[in-house]
Amino acid sequence: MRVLLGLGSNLGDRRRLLAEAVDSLSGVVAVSPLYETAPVGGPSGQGAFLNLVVEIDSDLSARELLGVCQRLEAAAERVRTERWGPRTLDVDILWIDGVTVDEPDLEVPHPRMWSRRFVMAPLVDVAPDVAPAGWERQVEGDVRQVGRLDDEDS
Ligand code: A4P
Ligand code: MG
Repeated sequence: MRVLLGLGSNLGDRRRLLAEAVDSLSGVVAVSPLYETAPVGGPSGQGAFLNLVVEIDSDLSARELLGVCQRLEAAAERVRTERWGPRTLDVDILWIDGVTVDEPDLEVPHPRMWSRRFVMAPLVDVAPDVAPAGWERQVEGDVRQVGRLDDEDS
């Protein structure tokens, strides 16, 4: 099944943290360009994020995928302080083809993705069919493409 994961980092060596997370994923089909994005929500004054979206091909259940996301966050030594606060690594399940989950600790598709440009811009790069028509008019936040994860510089 096609699975889309959203990754973000705004603390530490953001590019390296994202690269290590993507490297440790199984079944990677596509990696979006990198976007530098203004923080949405959370404390004022937190640093800009780097965000990207990864498409993987996976037979894991949504709950097993949540475990994968949480292991990646733990590997990046993410410390949970405040909601929407700065983080070394945030990994969210955005979308699983044909799957809907609505539970207290797991919602798929990710309920907030449709209004966030930091999710939708990289998502459209790898999976344009998932975005609703006119998605550009529903998103907020500033994003700027800054090359790719495997670029030597930038
Ligand atoms: N959870 C429920 N559904 C999912 C899902 N589809 N994927 C639960 C992953 N997790 C899911 O998340 C809290 C709980 O959400 C998890 O334990 C899981 O059971 P968290 O990662 O611990 O906390 P959080 O990320 O601070 O909160 P939340 O509500 O997930 O925040 P969001 O909506 O993920 O937003 N601005 C920019 N520019 N770039 C960003 O990447 N990220 C956020 C986080 C806010 N602003 C941002 C960015
Ligand atoms: Mg999260």
